[in-house]
Amino acid sequence: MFAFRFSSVLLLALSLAAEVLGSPTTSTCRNPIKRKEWRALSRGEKKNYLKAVQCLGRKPAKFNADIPGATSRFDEFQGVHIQQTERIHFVGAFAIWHRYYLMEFERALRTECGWKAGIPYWDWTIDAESDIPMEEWSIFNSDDGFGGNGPYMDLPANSTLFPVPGRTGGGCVPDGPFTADKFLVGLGPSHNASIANPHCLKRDFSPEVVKYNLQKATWNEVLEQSNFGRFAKRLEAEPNWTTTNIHGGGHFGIGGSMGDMGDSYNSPGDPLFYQHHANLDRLFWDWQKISLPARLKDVSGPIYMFDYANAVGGNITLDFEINLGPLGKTKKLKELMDIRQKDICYTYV
Ligand SMILES: [Cu+2]
Repeated sequence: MFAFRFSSVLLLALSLAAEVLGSPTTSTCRNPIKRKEWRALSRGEKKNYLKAVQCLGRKPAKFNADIPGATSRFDEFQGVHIQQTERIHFVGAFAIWHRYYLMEFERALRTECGWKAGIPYWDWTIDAESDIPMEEWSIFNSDDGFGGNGPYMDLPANSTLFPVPGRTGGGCVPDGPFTADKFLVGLGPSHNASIANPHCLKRDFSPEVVKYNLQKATWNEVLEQSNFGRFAKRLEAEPNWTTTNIHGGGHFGIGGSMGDMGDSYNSPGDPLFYQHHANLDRLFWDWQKISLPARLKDVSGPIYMFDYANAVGGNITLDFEINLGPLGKTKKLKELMDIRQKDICYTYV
């Protein structure tokens, strides 16, 4: 009896001390969802993941009033990204909004389509630094990967599409699990989530863009930024080719000018969007881990797109609110900073 009382008093004292010190122990989750690198999955796991994505592409949309153009649950994610594109890129909240977006996509795969693990991430530095030609990278495998490049197509005359150097494709993905008979991109190229336009997934590889942008040296440069504002800005970089750009490098290296992945509004129409962004979120967490707990509280950067000089408005704070439309409730940024907390609970392995 005495021992019991003594230990409960001790436990109470310890948990009070932990709270005073701001220790995460009381709220840290015990069994985080593991997000593995694509290559670390077995062939069976890879196939199961791809099947889960196809499944989300077949599940009927639930939020027609909010995203009228969406046919499937997969489309709804694309639709929310379209609707919010101008609020979530080249702003302070970019990495945090995309963290939240991936969490909900992962939840949908797990709860609605039987996926058991976390979203696999794709460490493209491994491929970009290898001598293997891009078309042969394992992630684009037709058997247990995301399928490959579209056949080459000239840009249409008077095209206003972003001219991506070294583009080699542009047509429909011809192989793998996301060919038009198995999977359709529901929205785009319009920037209106009310316009349904089921079409084949298109890719337009640029090996040149990938090689230039997705090297470990750039990863390290982003990681070395001294505060969140600098980190966020370097992560997105300017949409031009004067600095290396790991966010844009993945989008334009795969989507080029004519592929879905290269369209800043519609890019989540390519299932590979989520592996690219999981890798960027891993980089965000790596950056946070360099100085925990300080970096769980460090946010800055503009509220408005490209407003790095705050000419239009101010900077974000921890109380700044973001939402996922019908796919997730409004959250303050401070609720999304620590991936170890109970209601987030995933880890990169
Ligand atoms: Cu985005």
